[in-house]
Amino acid sequence: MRVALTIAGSDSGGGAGVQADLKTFFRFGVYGASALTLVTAQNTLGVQGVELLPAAFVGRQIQSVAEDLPIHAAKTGALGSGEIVEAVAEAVARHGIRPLVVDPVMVAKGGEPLLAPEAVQALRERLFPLATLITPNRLEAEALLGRPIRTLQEAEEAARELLALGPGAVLLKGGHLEGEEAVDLLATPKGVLAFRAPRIPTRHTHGTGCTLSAAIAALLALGRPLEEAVAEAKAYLTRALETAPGLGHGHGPVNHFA
Ligand code: PXL
Repeated sequence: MRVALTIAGSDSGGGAGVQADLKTFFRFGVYGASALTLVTAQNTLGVQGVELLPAAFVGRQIQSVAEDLPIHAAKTGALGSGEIVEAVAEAVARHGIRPLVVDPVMVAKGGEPLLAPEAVQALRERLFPLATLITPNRLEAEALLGRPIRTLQEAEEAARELLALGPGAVLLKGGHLEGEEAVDLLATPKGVLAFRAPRIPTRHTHGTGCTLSAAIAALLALGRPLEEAVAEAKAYLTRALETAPGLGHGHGPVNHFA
């Protein structure tokens, strides 16, 4: 059995974070382990509270998993603070955990912060160089580069610039860009590839980023090449959005069973 590890926050509502990751790993037939970074009190209407775990204890969880289980791939989600970013980078490096997908989560759907602003630099300097793939959305890429991204052309330049920060590849997600299609750009040292999918008109988009990065991590754990993993994960997310169960009174979850 293949094993994937998620290093991320808990969403009590079950649509995002560690809960989305574990459901997605299960969907791909991959055994899921988890190291929690923070815990949210949350539902589809928003985040009512956030508590960070001590950074050393985040590292301790990763160590416990790594000393016992074969980790075939890992992903990171919400990391909360610069200290947690440091602890995660340290543990990932020490235990040689890879491939590693880094989803640079910064805010929850309603805008509540899930990463301290001063932790963005730690993410760039400490974690990105260890990443096989980083998966920023447009807003995260703007925060990482400190400038707006408005057009596909600017997105392509941004993807190349993020690649220069040291990750093996960059998936710049187009869900937040204008246009009828959701165009994701995959930048690797070989060049930039565009992945196009129809934009699904739905308000049930809670946890889409977590679900996509978890699906990519699961497929990498199964040994798929990166480009194939990205294409298959994106097709899964499109189906998961199309068949969202409509749970809750706000931005509901996607269908992780898709
Ligand atoms: O989708 C980003 C995200 C990641 N992790 C946790 C979250 C969210 C969004 O709400 O709650 C714990």
